[in-house]
Amino acid sequence: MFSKVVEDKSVVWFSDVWQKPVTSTLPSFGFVEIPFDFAVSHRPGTRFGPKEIIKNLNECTLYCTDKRISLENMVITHFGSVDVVQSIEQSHENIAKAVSSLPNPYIPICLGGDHSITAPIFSSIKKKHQNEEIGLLVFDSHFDSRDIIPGRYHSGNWVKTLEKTLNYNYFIQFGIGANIYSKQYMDFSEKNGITIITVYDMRKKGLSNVINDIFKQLKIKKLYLSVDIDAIDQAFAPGTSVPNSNGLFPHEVIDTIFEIARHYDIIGFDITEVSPPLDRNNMTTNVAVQIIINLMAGMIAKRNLPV
Ligand SMILES: [Mn+2]
Repeated sequence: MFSKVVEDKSVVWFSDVWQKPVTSTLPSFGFVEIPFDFAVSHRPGTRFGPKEIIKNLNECTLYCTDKRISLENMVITHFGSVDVVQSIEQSHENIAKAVSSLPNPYIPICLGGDHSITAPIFSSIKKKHQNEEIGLLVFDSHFDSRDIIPGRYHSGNWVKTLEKTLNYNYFIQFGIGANIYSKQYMDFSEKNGITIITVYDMRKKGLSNVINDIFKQLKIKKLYLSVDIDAIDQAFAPGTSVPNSNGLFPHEVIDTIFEIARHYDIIGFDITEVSPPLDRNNMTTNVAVQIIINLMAGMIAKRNLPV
């Protein structure tokens, strides 16, 4: 167990409450580590992301100070690490199986890993909600909609692999802005009904208006959330494979996620592309942990639990 900075009986630490017994009434978060980066399109290293995020989370308390919300009324269980093997297809299958094995009422909180993991996670969750419409909100500076070339799988085409699984009308990509695409990618999204919010769009409209637009666009109950940490500016999230020089600010992602989690039933979550070998002073992991804590705070606020 950790030695704590101060002995303070008023605080509860994440490290103290893993594996708290499940009850059906409390929000239950099932953490799954996915140390998979074989599909990375640029620099590897995100296989070390999950452990670093857990380590960092363990140094936080169960109080989201920014939102004045206690996280003590929740269950967090660490389900372990997915068996990653040197085959993208097999690893993806293992990821899907691991996620679908989580018992109810656990909501999968998946720690990546490269962004390709979203496809097997989302597909597996979609199977559990066969006849329901599910939304997908992704924070990413990249479209990830490159054409699929058999035998050349990578983290930049997972959106295309979901063409038959996902209703693109309920798909929003927030934070797009990386300069490694052509107009055809924007056209593909817009013609297929995918909503794109670039960083410039957001700054022009203002964050509150953008959040209200998301509510109007996604008139559904259930939502899956995916965060590629490179949606956030490199000044705050340098530890990632493809850093972004015109990204969202941390609070823009954190506060959106809090509001979204307060509004929708979040049925799954992943955070990807955190790469500790490329990080500085744990800056990127710190942002990832803030995102996770604010997601939990939003989900607790939605259930009107005592805070
Ligand atoms: Mn990306």
